[in-house]
Amino acid sequence: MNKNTLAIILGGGQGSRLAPLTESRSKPAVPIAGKYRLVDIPISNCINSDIKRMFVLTQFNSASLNQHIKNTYQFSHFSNAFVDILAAEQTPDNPTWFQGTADAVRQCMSYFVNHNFDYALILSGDQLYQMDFNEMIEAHEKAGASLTIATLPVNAKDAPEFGILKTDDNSLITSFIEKPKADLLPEWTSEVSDEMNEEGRHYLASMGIYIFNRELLIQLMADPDTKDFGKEIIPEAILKEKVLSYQYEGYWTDIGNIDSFFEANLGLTDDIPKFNLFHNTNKIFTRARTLPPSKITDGTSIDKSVIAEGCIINGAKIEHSVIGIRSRIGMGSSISNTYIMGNDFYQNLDEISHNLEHNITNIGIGKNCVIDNTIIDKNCKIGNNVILKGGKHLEDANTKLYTIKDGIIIVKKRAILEDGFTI
Ligand code: ADQ
Ligand code: ADP
Repeated sequence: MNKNTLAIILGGGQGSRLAPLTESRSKPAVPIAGKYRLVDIPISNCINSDIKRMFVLTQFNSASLNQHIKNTYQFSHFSNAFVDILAAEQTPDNPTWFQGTADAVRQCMSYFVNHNFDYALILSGDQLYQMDFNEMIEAHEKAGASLTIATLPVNAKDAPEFGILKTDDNSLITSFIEKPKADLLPEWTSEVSDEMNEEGRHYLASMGIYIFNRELLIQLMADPDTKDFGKEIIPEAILKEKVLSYQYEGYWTDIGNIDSFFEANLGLTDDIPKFNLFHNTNKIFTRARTLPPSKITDGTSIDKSVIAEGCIINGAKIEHSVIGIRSRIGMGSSISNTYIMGNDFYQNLDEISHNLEHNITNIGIGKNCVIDNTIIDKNCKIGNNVILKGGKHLEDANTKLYTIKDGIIIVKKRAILEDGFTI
């Protein structure tokens, strides 16, 4: 095990960009790819890099996050591996929630310094990527840096959403600007590889992945006025310290808003997805649920889709979609460009027939529904003949049952859409 490194996973602020998926759970617990949760990505990257002491910082400690971490990440009693959740605490000294990323780390410093570590690896909880952090640690040690930032070339359209930096010939960072306005960009181009050049990716962006030497982290966290890594800590450190850019060119994407979250999930249905779940060694871990295999009957047609375990699909047509655990989809329904998160439990046969007799909507998707460009959160009850057609023609909206953002319909957790419901 990599005993020198302690991982700190920033589990999310208010999570408003991922609302309504974060209405009843904390951001790290948001389900992705049909069977995982967001927090499984950074945790798996750490485990695969042999970094097995992890803290997850979150604004509120939802039951689903706790259960997931407790039931999933169990290590041997003979190792000192752990995944601990630290939620923002209101105490007499500290009446507020975390004010920003650096503030979140600062408020938890007393827990970190109890551990032996040379390096703190600070990670975002809402990114999709597979990375061997040991290579980054090696580069950090070789350069004798006190802070290393993982960086990635991005194009001019994306650059204003990131911290953008410039380096010298030794990859040491000489200047940094957090989320520059588009008109400032011409001053911020960097030399990049031919491949990146061809893709128009001329700007070096911070991936929000940092390695701090223990002493530097302690020193920088001593100032209670700094709230954010991007806005204050990084620009300040560059002036005083040896800060290395560790350039990465693999697949990496931010999934912090509905649009990018939706795209990343549906991207898993590509012929060769950029994010590879089918890997012998770089596994993405999640809770082992002992679910039955999925049962698919009555002439169902499925194309370009990912189907999780435990589903019962009868005579449906499914295209370019991700279907999560324990999903039930009824006869004649057509699902396209959609992410169905699935269900936390099954209804038994008596309950289902009782509901059918009394016109009560069952869990899952009923018969003859048409669902396109939609995210369906967990445990929803969708009746028969329901039509949900997302698309750019729709205006943003937010009701008790659903939200529309960027043309994507999001049916809220546990929503009941009666027969014939139409958007
Ligand atoms: P952003 O992602 O915009 O930019 P921020 O919103 O601060 O920065 O979030 C960073 C991570 O911390 C996210 O995973 C977020 O969920 C989490 N987080 C935010 N507030 C938190 C809080 N109060 N408590 C716990 N976790 C919190 C940052 C950098 C940029 C860089 C991008 C790369 O500031 O320089 O380019 O990441 O995505
Ligand atoms: P996941 O497969 O997403 O990890 P779990 O199997 O842990 O989900 O179940 C998620 C939650 O659903 C658990 O808290 C469980 O208690 C709850 N649950 C199980 N059965 C039911 C039910 N019939 N009604 C409501 N909640 C249920």
